Amino acid sequence: MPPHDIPHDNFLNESARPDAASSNRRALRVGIGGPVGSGKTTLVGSLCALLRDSLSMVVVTNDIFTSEDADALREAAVLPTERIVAVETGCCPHTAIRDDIAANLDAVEQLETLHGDVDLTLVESGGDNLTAIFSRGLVDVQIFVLDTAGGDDVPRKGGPGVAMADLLVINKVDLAPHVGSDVDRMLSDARERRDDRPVTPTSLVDQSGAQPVADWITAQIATRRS
Ligand SMILES: Nc1nc2c(ncn2[C@@H]2O[C@H](COP(=O)(O)OP(=O)(O)OP(=O)(O)O)[C@@H](O)[C@H]2O)c(=O)[nH]1
Ligand SMILES: [Mg+2]
Repeated sequence: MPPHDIPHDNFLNESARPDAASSNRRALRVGIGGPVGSGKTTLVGSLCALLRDSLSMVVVTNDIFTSEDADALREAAVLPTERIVAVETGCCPHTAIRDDIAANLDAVEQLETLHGDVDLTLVESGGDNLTAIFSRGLVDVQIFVLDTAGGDDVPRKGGPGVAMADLLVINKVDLAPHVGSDVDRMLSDARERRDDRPVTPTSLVDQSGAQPVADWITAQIATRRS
């Protein structure tokens, strides 16, 4: 296990926990979920590149048996190594973000305590199915990432991620013509299931493709602070 990764039983001393209630500067905690391969890690990397000069950021990744996503982000040097931590869930991804959040919450709190000035904490879930959603005890807001290559009927199928996530991202729009997916249909099906909650199409071939998501996060932080 790399030196900055956190085993399940490594809990913070209670006295070291930040007193969130006493500070309106607590980091915004953003969960990023969605099916396997939809582009979650790519989105995390792009968000770090776009926001790291204006915000103090840390990242927690979840993989079942490895620290693959954290390793990839460290290798890409999207943030200093010590700001990226992998949680090896050893169980279904949704269990670790919804049912038993202790390992993830521990990782988040350790990072925020260590760096002190954190504005934004990103928590990437392991890839899962349409039922996966984060506990509100772990994150403040959540983003669900679908992609055009997963089939353009997925938004119509709904589920809590599609319907309830604070932001729905429909990624890999650059691939839509090659896989026969209709992006407009995906967007309208998604909007039908989401009332007024936002949906944004992205292509993350280039980091700038994540700008609409970065803008949404910046607005969330501004709203919280005001
Ligand atoms: N063409 C294209 N490829 C993309 C885009 N976004 C991500 N990819 C590629 O899709 C693959 C999967 O991306 P990841 O970011 O690893 O996906 P993930 O959701 O983190 O995957 P898991 O963590 O394994 O569930 C990689 O090869 C990315 O380079 C995109 O917008 N367009
Ligand atoms: Mg990933």
